[in-house]
Amino acid sequence: MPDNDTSAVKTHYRTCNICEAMCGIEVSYRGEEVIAIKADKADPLSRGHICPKAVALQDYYTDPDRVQTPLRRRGDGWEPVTWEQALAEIGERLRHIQDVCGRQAVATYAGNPNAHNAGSLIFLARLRKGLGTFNHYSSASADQLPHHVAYKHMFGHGSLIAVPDIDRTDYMLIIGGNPVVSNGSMMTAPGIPRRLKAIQKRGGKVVVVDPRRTETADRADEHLYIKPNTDALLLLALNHVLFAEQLIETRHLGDVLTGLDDVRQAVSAYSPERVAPVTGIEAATIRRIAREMAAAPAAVCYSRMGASTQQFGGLCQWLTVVFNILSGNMDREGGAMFTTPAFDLVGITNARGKPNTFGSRHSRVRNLPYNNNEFPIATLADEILTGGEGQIRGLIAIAGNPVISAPNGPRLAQALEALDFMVAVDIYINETSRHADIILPAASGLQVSQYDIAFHINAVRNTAKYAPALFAKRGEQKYDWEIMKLLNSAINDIEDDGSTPESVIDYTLRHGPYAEQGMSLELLRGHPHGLDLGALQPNLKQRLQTPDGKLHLAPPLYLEDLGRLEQTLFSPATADTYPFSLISRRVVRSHNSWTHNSRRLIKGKNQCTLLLNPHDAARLRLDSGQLAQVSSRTGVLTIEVQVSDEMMPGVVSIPHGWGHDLADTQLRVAATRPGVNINDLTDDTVVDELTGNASFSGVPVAIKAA
Ligand SMILES: Nc1nc2c(c(=O)[nH]1)N[C@H]1C(S)=C(S)[C@@H](COP(=O)(O)OP(=O)(O)OC[C@H]3O[C@@H](n4cnc5c(=O)[nH]c(N)nc54)[C@H](O)[C@@H]3O)O[C@H]1N2
Ligand SMILES: Nc1nc2c(c(=O)[nH]1)N[C@H]1C(S)=C(S)[C@@H](COP(=O)(O)OP(=O)(O)OC[C@H]3O[C@@H](n4cnc5c(=O)[nH]c(N)nc54)[C@H](O)[C@@H]3O)O[C@H]1N2
Ligand code: SF4
Ligand SMILES: [Mo]
Repeated sequence: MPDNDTSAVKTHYRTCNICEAMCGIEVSYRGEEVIAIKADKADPLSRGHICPKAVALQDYYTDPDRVQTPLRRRGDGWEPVTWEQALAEIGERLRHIQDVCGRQAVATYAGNPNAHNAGSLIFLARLRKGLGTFNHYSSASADQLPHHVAYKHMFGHGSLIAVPDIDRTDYMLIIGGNPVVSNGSMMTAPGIPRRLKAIQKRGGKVVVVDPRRTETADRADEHLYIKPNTDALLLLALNHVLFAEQLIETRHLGDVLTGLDDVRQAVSAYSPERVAPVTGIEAATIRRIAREMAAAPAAVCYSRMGASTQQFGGLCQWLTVVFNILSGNMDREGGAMFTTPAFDLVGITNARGKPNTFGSRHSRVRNLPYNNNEFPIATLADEILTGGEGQIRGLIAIAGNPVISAPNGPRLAQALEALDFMVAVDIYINETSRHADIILPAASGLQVSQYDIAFHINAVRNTAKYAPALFAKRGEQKYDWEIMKLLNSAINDIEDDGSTPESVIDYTLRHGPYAEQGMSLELLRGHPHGLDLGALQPNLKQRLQTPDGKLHLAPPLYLEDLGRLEQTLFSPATADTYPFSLISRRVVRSHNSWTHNSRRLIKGKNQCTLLLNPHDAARLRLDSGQLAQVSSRTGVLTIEVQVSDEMMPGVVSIPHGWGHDLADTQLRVAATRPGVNINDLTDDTVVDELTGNASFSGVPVAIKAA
């Protein structure tokens, strides 16, 4: 609990909760004032790494634009109301919708910050269950859903995440990820530049496949341009070469592996020569990369956002796992490995013997598959705007900004406006929460206790760390988990059982993999820098959760999806109207859509620019600093051009997460550098049909001078 002695300078240790890197930070503070935020050199995972965003944690704490009381929409403005009034109205309105239209008429959307908040992760599931609706959505389907679907089908659990053992590998093939800027995702490894350099120092090699020569590519030994959306073909060909040249090495997996012949047959049609013209990577290069992967003492293929948020994200993530397995690198030091987290989500949600629930339902309007109790975000607007039985009429949006983050954001904004009732649990009045009838104010960041339930699962080393809240809540703010409980009681009449994040974490730690070593919250409280639990160990055979105890190399749904790939990629539509291909990027001093109200992060030159190859720029008669108009099937926007030979010809890049207009929000700092929303241009009707994941890569666009 925050203490009351306000005169002395004190030090507090915690983990930065902004991105997945889990950097340890040291906060010196006096009373309620932050004096400095620095890297915690004694954190066993981050060992002294932080990025500029950590320092901004203090800005979100003091930000006068933060919501501090429950707010009710009134005409064009907002009026503060008490928690009692807000909860009474929410309970009445949402219960009424459910009484009249059925329980599924109320939906939830959960955004990315929930994954960084233990209380939210624990109590969100209870709220969703209490609502009795199956209509749940989250940012996962604009992100890593294809990973989870692959892991579920191959290993038996969506959270059995195969993590690149970056610190012991000799060869790292990075496809569609830019971890030097993103600080890693589905791979918690703070200090990526140092870790990549270490691979090179021990004689290893880093190869990056990306339509843009990224900050990661700049540090790599080799960079290969690839045409957006074609990575599945590259991965098919890489696996093809392993079979063709008899480079398969799976002996250490023994009889756990099934489906080898099916995969052999599936990839046989994809020779490097056949995929080269579509991917833009030469056949000889593809062969060489496959040989290098197989020959390296330890190697790993890591494919991320760029290879997930595309039309064949499902195939890409499946084929990445296959490539790691066939090249002899699954569950091996320096390859792709599994963590043993102290809070073991896989253990407590034991899937062994249970049927695979992927696709247990399909969405009403577009027939997209259900996974992990969620439908894909790309179809939320359809489910709100399409009448008939099962239509969504009420929404609870928690820590999410889908107007900015979902494909075709403007259509989703239109849908939110059409709802009968919406609640937002947020820290700001922003592009999404402004559509709510009631906004509930959440405490956040330095005000919240911290245990990373999610990201220890993806970490390149087993560690555990807990920090109490540093500062108190402000005004009428409450913790997200408290709000979830209050909603559960107001809407669903579910009484508070007295549990807290701490009680659940402590119980789970005491019953987890380190129980015998005395793991508990108390133990972690005594180790404020975190506890080192050691390097990853081969453990797949113990961790596998498939009903038959096998590792499934060739789940049928992937083999079937190859037909769609054939039809789409080998006979592409002509590109006359929209000749350019749009992709997204991330920038160091921005995290998704919500960090821009910190002046220190948005000052300096414009970060939200259109990257354009010099030849394309010359043809369009555009130069750096000029404005371009970019249009797609769904929308049009105007953006500053930045000419850069980083870009593959014909491909352009816009950062995601921007587009703040003060007329729409109360983000006064962000509105001074608003940027544009790339998702005005992305298409909600184009998804990875296998998983339902949003497709942001390779959006056809036209460009002209504005
Ligand atoms: N075109 C394109 N679109 C993308 C991406 C891309 O690369 N390209 N990336 C996708 C990815 S990977 C993701 S994860 C999604 C993100 O999608 P979202 O999660 O929908 O978007 P965020 O910008 O993370 O919004 C977080 C929201 O939570 C609020 N918030 C912040 N902290 C807290 C807190 O502690 N409590 C509460 N209650 N609220 C809080 C913020 O004010 C903000 O409204 O975007 C996706 N969209
Ligand atoms: N600074 C910063 N860090 C962040 C975030 C942030 O907003 N800002 N967001 C966090 C979140 S929520 C996530 S999920 C992670 C994501 O972390 P990453 O997965 O590393 O995501 P990006 O940095 O967007 O990198 C995706 C890369 O894919 C490339 N790409 C696009 N399309 C294609 C394609 O078709 N094929 C290939 N091969 N490449 C393609 C892009 O050029 C880009 O370099 O980052 C997290 N960290
Ligand atoms: S890399 Fe991520 S976790 Fe580390 S300091 Fe930056 S934002 Fe925080
Ligand atoms: Mo994400």
